[in-house]
Amino acid sequence: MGVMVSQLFSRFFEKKQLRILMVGLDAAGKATVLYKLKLGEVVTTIPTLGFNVETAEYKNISFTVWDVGGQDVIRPLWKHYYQNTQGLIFVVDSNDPERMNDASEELHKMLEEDQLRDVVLLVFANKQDLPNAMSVCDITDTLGLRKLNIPWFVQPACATQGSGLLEGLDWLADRLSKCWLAELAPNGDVFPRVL
Ligand code: G3D
Ligand code: MG
Repeated sequence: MGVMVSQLFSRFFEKKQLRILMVGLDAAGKATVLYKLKLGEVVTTIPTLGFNVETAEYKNISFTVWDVGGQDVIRPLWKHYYQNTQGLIFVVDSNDPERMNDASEELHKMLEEDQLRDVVLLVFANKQDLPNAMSVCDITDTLGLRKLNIPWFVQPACATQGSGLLEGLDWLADRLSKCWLAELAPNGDVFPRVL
């Protein structure tokens, strides 16, 4: 799948370094997503006590992953990873409605960060295979996504089976390419490169 992920992004990011953060509450399925994408070696680092970060690099794409939630003391340390982030993937356990409000709170706190102001947000509504999984619509409401003024999308997924993952990344790649082009041609000029 690593090759496919690379292909998704390579149509416009051949040279550009692309940084994607993937976060969510513990047990949402982030590690499962990361391993399923087969991006190569996953490196786990513990820069400071209690803050466990996983990174995987594939060509010019880097994925950085950590748990959010209930750790206000270490929150300031996350800032280190925000710089140059173009894509934010927020993974939720659809089958855990009790923690969906917590997830929402964490997401919005992160999106208040100045460095994530222009980020493109993909939500993986993970664990859709489980019988009590919340629907995409209910998750959208609970996460309060409609009031955001950044591009966002909720992709139903089952990380253990790998379903929905490439579809979600395809959306992300597409949106990022549009943002990137807009950045290059802010006055609406036609950009000479054909995608
Ligand atoms: P995290 O990295 O966000 O903390 P993990 O989450 O990837 O470690 O996943 C937590 C648990 O959820 C794991 O189970 C994992 O197998 C399971 N999981 C992840 N994605 C799915 C999914 O789509 N469907 C189902 N049914 N389970 C999923 P264990 O038992 O290893 O703790
Ligand atoms: Mg975990």
